[in-house]
Formats: sequence, C-alpha cells, structure tokens
Amino acid sequence: MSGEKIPGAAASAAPDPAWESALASARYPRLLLTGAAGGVGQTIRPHLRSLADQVRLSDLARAIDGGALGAAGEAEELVACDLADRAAVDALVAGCDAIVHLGGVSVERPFEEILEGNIKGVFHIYEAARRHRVKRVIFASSNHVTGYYRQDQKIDTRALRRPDGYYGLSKSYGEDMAQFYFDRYGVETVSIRIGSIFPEAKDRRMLASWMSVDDFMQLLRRALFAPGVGHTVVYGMSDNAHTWWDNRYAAHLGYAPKDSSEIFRAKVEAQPKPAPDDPVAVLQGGAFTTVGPFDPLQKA
Ligand code: NAI
Ligand code: 15L
Repeated sequence: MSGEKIPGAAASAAPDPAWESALASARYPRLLLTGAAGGVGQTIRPHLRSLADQVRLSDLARAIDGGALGAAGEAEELVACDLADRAAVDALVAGCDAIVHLGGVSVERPFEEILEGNIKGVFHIYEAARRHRVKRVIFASSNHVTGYYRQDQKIDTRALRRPDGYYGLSKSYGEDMAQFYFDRYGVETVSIRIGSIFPEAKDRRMLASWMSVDDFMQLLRRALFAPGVGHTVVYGMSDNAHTWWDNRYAAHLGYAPKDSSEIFRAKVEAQPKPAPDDPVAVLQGGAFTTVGPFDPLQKA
C-alpha cells in the first residue's frame, strides 16, 4: 500500500500552508463550465474570471441561441453542446485545463431523460477529459445521492449511498465514474454533493441544506486548486446551525464556510409546518423522495 494514493487518505490533514497562501491567485489557462445557462451557472459566471484566463461557457443550443447567456464577455467563449453527443463533448473539452461540470438534468425526471444528459453526459465528459489530459474535474453531485437518510441522522461522505430517485442515481453513477477515471487514468475530481444553492433557504429542509454562492465559490476555488485531491467527495453546504453532513474526509480542501441559513429562519418558520410524517420533514431528500413513478408500466 505504501505510496498508493488512497482517496480520502489526506482526510485528517490540514491544508498545507504553502498552497493556502498560493490559493488566492491560482488560475487555469482555460476553464470549461457546462450548464452555464442554469441557475448556478448564471450566478457564478461573473466570478469565473478569477479562476481562469479564459472561460468556455457551454449549454444546450436552445439555451445559447435563445439568448439565455447573452453575448460572450471579455475572455469568454459560448459553445452550444448537448452532453449526450459524444463527438460534440470531445470538441468542447479540447483545449480546456479544468472542467466545472454543472450541466445535465437537475431534478427528478423519467429515466430516459436522465440517461441522456446525466448518464451518457458524464461518461462523455470523462472520456473527453482523459483524451485531452484535463487536469481536474469538479462534478456537481447532489445531496440526493444520500436522500433516503433521515433528517435526524448525520452522515459522512463514506456512508452508504442511498439515492432517492433516477436523478440521485445518476449523480451516484457520476461519482463512480469520477473514481474510476482517477483510479485508471489519474483524472482528478472533486465531487461536490451540493445541498441547496438558492438566493434564500425556502423551507425548513433548506435551513440544513442551504449553501450561499460565496461559500460555493470558496469551495470551488479550493476544489480546483488543492493539490492531490484524487477523487474527493464533499458536501456543499454553508455553516448552517444544524446540518446533516460531516465533511471530515474532505478536510484537506480546507473548506470553511462563512455564511449561515439562520438569517432565513424567522421567514421559514412563519410557513405552515408540514405533518411530522411528511417526507419533506423526515427524509434528507425531502420531496424528491416522492416524485414518480413516471412510467405507466411502473404505476401498474
Ligand atoms: P439547472 O437545471 O438550472 O441548470 C442545468 C443546466 O444544464 C441547464 O442550463 C440545462 O440547459 C443544462 N443541460 C441539461 N441537459 C443538458 C444536456 N443534455 N446537454 C447540455 N446541457 C444540458 O441546475 P442548477 O440548479 O444550476 O444546478 C447546476 C448543477 O448542480 C446541476 O448538475 C445540479 O444537478 C447540481 N445541483 C444543484 C443544486 C442546487 O441547489 N441548485 C443542488 C444539488 C446539485
Ligand atoms: C438538487 O439536487 C437540485 O438540483 C436542486 O434544484 C435542489 O432541489 C436541491 O437538490 C435540493 O435538494 O434542495
């Protein structure tokens, strides 16, 4: 085992002060952002120039041609690409040094839709990353990889995955894909199991799962530039008063969230309380655990 890279082995190590001091000014020559027209992509777009000299923004043609991203800014390129199209993804990734992979279906949907954007999509991203020697991928995983844990349980990133639907399954598959491409080809990934990135925590569940954009940007910078991450899995949440997730095995990233959902508590608690046995009040995945089945055959 000596010398072997064990993902998570750096878990208890505090970040090296040398890279901490270099972190603020670290940059890639060219960064690819998929899912750029989505909620998170649009929100982080203005901050990406601090991470790279050139930023390639990509999404489906209907999002780009429809004007969702407007015109390319300075040091930006806009590239339409369907993640389900292997050749197009290969061309998209060519020339990029790192990838922030946000693209794909972001909610629970029928399997066939998830298959295209998420299952095929993540394979195409990793295969292109291997071929074009991309140094690092940041994979937007999701808390729905472990959505069937109860809200009174605290789990770490080594807990058995319990996906709460086809969407959560696709993110679980993406994490396995990341592990495989590290073990076989040395492509490094940080899989961020994002909680809820929205301007506000919208309900009681999000008081635990909420993540501010500033905290996401801090984690993103660390995920992109921390040395020797192998395949690291980390939950993406702010410094909320009560959380369900323990990031001890990602301590080497040095992520220290600064924001908290407490500022939304009074507004959220003014909402009617869900019944005590309602999944939104019981399960970490909340309402995602009850979406579907979609297929009439499954309903039978
Ligand atoms: P979103 O749905 O707003 O954005 C996703 C983007 O991916 C859209 O612009 C969509 O056009 C694009 N897309 C979908 N299928 C595609 C395909 N086949 N080819 C190319 N592009 C495609 O999602 P959001 O909220 O911005 O989330 C970004 C990522 O973070 C997603 O992967 C999501 O699963 C993940 N995530 C987000 C959370 C949140 O709280 N916003 C929580 C957990 C995970
Ligand atoms: C997710 O994975 C979704 O992409 C996002 O839209 C939210 O629903 C989030 O999880 C959540 O759990 O709040």
